[in-house]
Formats: sequence, C-alpha cells, structure tokens
Amino acid sequence: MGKKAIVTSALPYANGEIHLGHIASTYLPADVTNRYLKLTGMESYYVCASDDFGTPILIQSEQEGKTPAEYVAHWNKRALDDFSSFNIGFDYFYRTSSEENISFVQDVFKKLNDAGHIYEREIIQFYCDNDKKFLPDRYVKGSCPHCNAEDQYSDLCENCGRVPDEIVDPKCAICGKPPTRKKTNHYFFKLKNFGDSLSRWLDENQHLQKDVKKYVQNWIRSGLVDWDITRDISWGVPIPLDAANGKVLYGWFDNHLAYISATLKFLNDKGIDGKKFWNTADIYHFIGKDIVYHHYLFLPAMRLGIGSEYKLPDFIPTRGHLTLQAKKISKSRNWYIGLKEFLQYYPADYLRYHLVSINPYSQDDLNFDWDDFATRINSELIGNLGNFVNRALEFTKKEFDGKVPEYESFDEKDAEAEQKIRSLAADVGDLMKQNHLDRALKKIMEFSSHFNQYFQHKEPWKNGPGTANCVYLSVNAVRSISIAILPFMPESANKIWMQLGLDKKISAKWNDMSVLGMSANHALGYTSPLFSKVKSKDIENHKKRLGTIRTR
Ligand code: B3M
Ligand code: ZN
Repeated sequence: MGKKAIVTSALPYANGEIHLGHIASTYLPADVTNRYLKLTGMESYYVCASDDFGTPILIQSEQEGKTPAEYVAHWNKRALDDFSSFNIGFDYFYRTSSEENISFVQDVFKKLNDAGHIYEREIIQFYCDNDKKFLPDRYVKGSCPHCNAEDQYSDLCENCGRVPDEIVDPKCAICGKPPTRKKTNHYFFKLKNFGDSLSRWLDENQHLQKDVKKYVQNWIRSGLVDWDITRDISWGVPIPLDAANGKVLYGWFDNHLAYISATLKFLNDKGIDGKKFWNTADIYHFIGKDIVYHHYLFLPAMRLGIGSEYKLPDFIPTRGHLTLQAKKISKSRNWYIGLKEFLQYYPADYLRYHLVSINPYSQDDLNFDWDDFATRINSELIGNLGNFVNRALEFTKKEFDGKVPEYESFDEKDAEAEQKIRSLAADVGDLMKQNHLDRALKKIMEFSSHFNQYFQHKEPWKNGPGTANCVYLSVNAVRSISIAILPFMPESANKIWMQLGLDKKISAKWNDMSVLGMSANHALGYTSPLFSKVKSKDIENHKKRLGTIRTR
C-alpha cells in the first residue's frame, strides 16, 4: 500500500432510487475501505458521481415529461441524500454531465482518434418506424446470441454478462414492434488493438481477483470485438468532430472517465495537483460483477489508448449480486428495499453491520433475509458487541465511580487479554488490506466475544482479587473496539468513544487500537445501551410489505 488512494464505486444511474442491491456490492465496501485507509493515515479520497447520460435515462425522462437535465438533477440530489443518511462518506460526488467531464471525455476521444484507435464505419442500426427513432441499447430487447437468454437488452446480457454483438429476435422496447434497419455512420473504438496489452496488464496486476482475471483472459482469448461508441440520440457527450453531425458518445464511453474528471475537479479545487495525485495513488474501482466487461476491458483499454496518461486501476474489487428473500431484486415487481425506506426502520449501522457480514470478497451472490437480519443484529451486534461494551462501562460506573482503576500484576488470563489488544490492529488490518471486510469484521466480533468470556470468567461482581485488572483491560478493549469498528459502523464507534469520556469524534489512528490507551483514573462519559433489539413483529411486517407498492 502506498500513501495515497482514490476510491471509486460504480456510478449510480441518475434514474431511480438507491436500494439495498446497490449498496451491498459497491458503495458500502468502498466506503468501509476508504474509511479504513484514512484511519491508517493514508490520504484517501472516495470520489463518485451520478451517471447521467445514456439511452435508459433519456427514455425515462421522456416518459415523465421532463428534460433529461432536470430529470438527472433530481436523481443526483436524491442519491446523494440517501447515501449521506447511510453514512456513505463521499469526499466528492459529482456528475457525468458536468462541463468538466464533457470536455475531459471529448479530449480523450480526440487523443484516441489521433492515435488511430477510432474509425468510422457505416452500420445498419435498428430503427422503429412507429416511434421514428433509432433504437440503440435498451431501446431494443431480444435474445442473447451467446447464451440464448431471452428478454435481454441489446447492450448487456444480464445472464452471461457479455455484450451481445447482435441481439436475436429484436423488438422495440417502447412499442414492442419488430424494428426495421437503417443506415447510419458510427465511430468505433478498436478494442481489438488492445488484446495483448490488456492481457499483459491482467497478468502483471497481482491485486485483481484471480477468478475474475481468468474469465476476462478467456474473453480476450476468444477475441475482442471493436466497440461501437456512437449513439444517434440527443442526450450524451457530443462527439467532437464536425462530421459527427451532433451524434453523441455511448454512455459507457464517458461514464468511467468521470472517475478521473471528478477526481481532478475535486483535487484541483483544493489546490492539489489532481493528475499527479492520481498517478501516484492506489486506484480502487469497486464494482458489481455485471460490469466486469466494462471495467476490465473497456476502461483499461481506453486508458492504455491515451498512453497511460492516467494510471490504470490497482484494485477492481468485484462482488456478487444481492438477492432479497432468495429472489432476484426487481424494481418493477416492487421486490426491492429502498435505502431511504430501510433507514426509516433501523439505524444505518445495523444495515452496515449486516451487509458487510454477509458479503465475502468474491463474486458469489449474497442474500438479504429479514429473519437472518434480525438474528444477526440481536445475537451478534447486540448480544455480543453491544452487551460487552455496555457491561464493561456500566460496571466501571457502578463499582469504580466511573473511573478506570489502577491495574495490578497480570495473571495468565489478563496477559492473554492484553495480547488480544496488542495484536488486534494487525490481525484485523491484514484482512482489510486483502479486501476481506467480512472476515475483518468477524475478527472484531471474536475479539468482543473473547472479552465477554473473559469478563464472565473473572466475575468482577464478586469483587475478588483481579477485579481491577479485569475492569482496566475490559475498558481498554472497549476503546479498541470503537476504533476497529469505525470504518464499519462510524456512528456507533463515535458513540462508544464519547461514552469512554474521550472526544466527540474518534481522533485515534488505526494502530492505536492496539495500545492500552485508557489509563488509570480516566473518567468515563455518560453511558447508555448502544442498540435496541429488532422486534419479530416488525420483521413480519417488513416481509409482508415486500412486493407491494411503496413510496419512492
Ligand atoms: N452506471 C451502473 C451499473 O451498471 C453504471 C455504472 C457505471 S460505472 C462507470 O452498475
Ligand atoms: Zn417502437
């Protein structure tokens, strides 16, 4: 790890509310990582933006009778509001339709064009005679030519994850009629030029997940297809060539460039040389597995195509999809839980705890289940961690007048407890560095569980010898816990910190959790239970509500 990092996560389309499916695979892992990196003392920034251009957004704004600009402004704000209430701590949240991104994208286009990576070709494009429109991407549905899955959009097969070169049995997505075909001039990006260099980059990058690398290498081996980067629609980055006649670039040409353009805007405004920062930082792009093709092929190829003026990603943490009660999330069938809705029922930290716990660093799908949520929160978060913190602090209040006692010489159990504190930062940190956020959180829970047992074993309520040591070490363990959970559950972490009689906000660094920082005579703050239980009656109601229409 270097000293600087830029963390990004897949940009949310500005066309609908953020739901649990979005945050599980990308925003939460990215946020936890960014908070962790900052805590270790790195200069790390989490940069994101709304993904404003493209066919689906144009279609939806048309359906709602709004201009696309009005439409995306609404969803950009709404997304940021929802993320903020979930404590997704973006350092910067911008938009792909910003002036800065548009000119950055046009500049990249020109450089690729000058370097010979772009060519123009007449193509036959689907056209709907009924709607009088060219029909790119989501305007057309049909079967995937690779895996035969039916009812797929022409820009991405959700079943096999590939981008179909020609969709089978096409239908207009607006009116359902089979489209006709019409000639139009399109610009293509020569992805084929990059097979070897992409393959080399994949081999050399030791941080990328092995299984993902393997199938991306297979895609390369089976031959890359040049990439149509033109759209005959009005909403997008205009192609900066007179001959382009106002055509725009495909959304997947411009959106990932906003990772860079938004970073440059943010850092340059702060008086930092953004480009230099980017090129000397560790670059993380957090994504869900459905956009592997775009992030392991298009994105690096475009960066390579402009002479690696901006460095390629070091990490592309790729995670699976969230299902809900073991069923695929679907907005149209109301089978989803909006983030905003969830936060009306439970604190952000409950969801953060749960979603990190069930989310391994792999592409396996994960499932949100209401009963599982209740069990984990009640028995793990509250029964283990909340219980330990509360009993240690309350006991100190009651028996030691709220002051950390002086310790005496340690017995074997005390020495073991001390050792747990001393090694916590490294034990958890090793897993964080490898992106195993779920295992890291589990380590913290094991630590808490160890101290629960230690406390139980020592029976300080009997006030026998060793009581002071037990309380001293337990209060110190509480302090360690508050630092360790800061990336995962920032609100609870700071609450514990305050109850310890420290500051309003944690000022410590990651390694401080392995220091016995609570010294004798330090007075604790006001203490109270951190959490309250999830009730089974409420859980039943949440289950019933799924699949029904709720407010957005
Ligand atoms: N806006 C959302 C998705 O396909 C898409 C990501 C863009 S990342 C540059 O998950
Ligand atoms: Zn039509």
